Amino acid sequence: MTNEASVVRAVRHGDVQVISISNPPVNALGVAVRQGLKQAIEQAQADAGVRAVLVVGEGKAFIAGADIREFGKPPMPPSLPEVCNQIEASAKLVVAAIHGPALGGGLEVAMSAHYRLALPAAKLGLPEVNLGLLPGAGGTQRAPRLMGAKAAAELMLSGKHLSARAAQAAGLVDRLAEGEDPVAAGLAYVNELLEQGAPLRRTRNLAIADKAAALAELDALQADTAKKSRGLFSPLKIVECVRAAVELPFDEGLARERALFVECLNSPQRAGLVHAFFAERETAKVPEARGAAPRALNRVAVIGGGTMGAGITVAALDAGLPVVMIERDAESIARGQANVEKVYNGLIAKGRMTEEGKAAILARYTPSTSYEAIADVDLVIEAVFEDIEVKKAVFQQLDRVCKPGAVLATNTSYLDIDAIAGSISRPQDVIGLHFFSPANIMKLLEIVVPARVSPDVVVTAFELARRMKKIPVRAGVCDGFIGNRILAVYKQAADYIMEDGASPYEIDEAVRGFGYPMGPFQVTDLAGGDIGWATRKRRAATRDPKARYVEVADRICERGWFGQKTGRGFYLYPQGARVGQADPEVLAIVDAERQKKGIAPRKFTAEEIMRRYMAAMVNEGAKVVEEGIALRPLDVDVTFLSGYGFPRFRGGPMKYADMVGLPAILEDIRTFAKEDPLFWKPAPLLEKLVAEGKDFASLNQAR
Ligand code: T1G
Repeated sequence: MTNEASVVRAVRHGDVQVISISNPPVNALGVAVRQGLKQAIEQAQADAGVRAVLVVGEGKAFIAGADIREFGKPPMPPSLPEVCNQIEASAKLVVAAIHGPALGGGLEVAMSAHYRLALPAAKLGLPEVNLGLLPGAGGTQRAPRLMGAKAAAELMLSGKHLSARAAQAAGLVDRLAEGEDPVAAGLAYVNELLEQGAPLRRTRNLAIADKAAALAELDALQADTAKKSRGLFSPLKIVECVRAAVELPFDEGLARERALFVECLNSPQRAGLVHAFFAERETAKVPEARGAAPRALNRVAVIGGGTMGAGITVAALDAGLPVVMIERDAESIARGQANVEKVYNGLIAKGRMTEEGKAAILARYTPSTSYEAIADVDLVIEAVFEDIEVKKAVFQQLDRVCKPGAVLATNTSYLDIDAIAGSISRPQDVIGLHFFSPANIMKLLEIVVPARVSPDVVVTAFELARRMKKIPVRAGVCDGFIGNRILAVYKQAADYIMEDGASPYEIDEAVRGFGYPMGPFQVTDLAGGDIGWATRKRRAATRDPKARYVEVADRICERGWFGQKTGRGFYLYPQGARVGQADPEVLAIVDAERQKKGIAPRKFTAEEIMRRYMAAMVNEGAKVVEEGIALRPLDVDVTFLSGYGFPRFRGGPMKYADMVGLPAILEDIRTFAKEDPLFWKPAPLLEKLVAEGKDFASLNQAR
């Protein structure tokens, strides 16, 4: 436990007391920091030699906010609102000098100061909404008084970080300064204010102009938020708090904020979102990182210029890397180059890039049809046709041409990476990098670790993910790795529910009601039903003949109804509509398949649909953890949060299961097993955890 003396230091510079927070890594406002701040402010009041106080952060951040790890634990005094009120009430001038992130509670501390200075690298924001919360230390009352009600509400609802200049324009910052030293810049500003006899400008006393207009804007914002926040709890509470800032005296508004903050703190959405925040930062902590450093990563190559190859090329270019793209002939490489340029032309069309910006990026792009062009690259990503022989042929070329130590990665989404590695002379350099389409947009990157790979190759893959701003998850080798393997199972559960009585449209509606943007049949139509069809045909030879198999999707694909790209799939897309319509012919196919099997359809409620859907997902997730395909349950959570549209406020399938209770999940599986003991076979790990009274979280400590 850190003590307040070590995390908050007070040093006199002339008649200015500099209070600096030193609580690595981001100066979170844990209890020791709050205690230290309180004491330092009190001491400054009592010290006749002190005329003013300057608050700064040490390290890279000003203050990144409340200590998120404290949520859900018993509150420890002093509370952050108390500390902020104390700063604001100071009888001596208080200035905050911001040189890095001032987020959430960090910005609340700064807003309770009398003046604020920002250096170029400052970032100011109130992103509590991303954690299912709202600014709970006066931010919803002070920000409107500094920047206006609507702008303040929008800042809180978006969770955006403002640059120093944007923050000044918004009214959050009074003075910009150059450099990186908040003490020097802050002291100069404090002394200037003292010389001017600047008043103690307490934010609580600032008026909100034109309350009627502000309330009208908030009405509109509330209606818009109700539509957009899709079941989220805290956004509407934020609007309510800002309304209180307009309508109520400060202290009453503060009380309202506190009450609504506690409601958010106690909501399951906060638990899910906080879990997601930390889980995404845990996935990079893998065993291989303990003893290995990344290899050089200065030049990369991508083999293949199709959708995936071009997307991966753009991801690498956007990460600042020089990229050589290899295709088999002039026509193919021209197509590959066009695929890359299309992405940047799209950004230019949207006004998000200039021609010069595109040219600067493409200066690092080298198209080629000769493998000799990649002799000196540090890492190669193969993204050619999903056929093991085609991939082995590419790896033969890589083995022949690439320098010793080059990392050789395959983007395969299901082929056996151990087999690919074993086909060349350097299996220790081979790894799987499973990108998700579009590869330059989707955050998830499954880093698939074959049996013989060197640890430093794994660490290099995680370094590449960091450079690309991807969310990496370590996966073991199996068919579908983590995501697609589990997807195949809960998709099967959805097919069973459909054949047993629910329509695909009812199932999609239930899944959307759970918080997904789309249901599984909509996703199939979007991705293209022919992809799943090819997978089913590939697996047909090895499929367990005793396993229940639903043929509805095959009937649909046999008609060439592959989804949006063919104008119909499970849904109809008249005139290329983006939103599909129910198709009576699909319902007729479903009925015909039921009759073939003598199934009398029964009704399913949305709740029943989701209990089966989630039980299947969680059960397979438990098997994936048990087999070591995923290191921990949190790796399964992050896979589904960042690659499969799982609703973030639920924290991921395994977090969701913990919140429902594993006994209830197991009970469901055992009930469903009476209908189909083969499909609904409880994962031994799930049975073990329930028997021991534990949850998945107990397995999340890094292995
Ligand atoms: N509390 C505890 N730990 C935190 C933290 C926080 N607020 N922010 C970051 N960390 C840890 C993080 O888990 C990681 O740990 C390390 O710091 C580096 O983080 C009352 C209630 C500041 C932009 O939401 O956005 O204030 O993995 O990898 O990429 O109104 O961290 O090293 O062990 O993200 O340089 C509001 C959250 C809180 C900001 C830096 N504040 N943090 O990004 O590093 S709620 C936030 C960030 C609140 C009040 C309310 C980012 C960052 P480890 P990192 P980064």
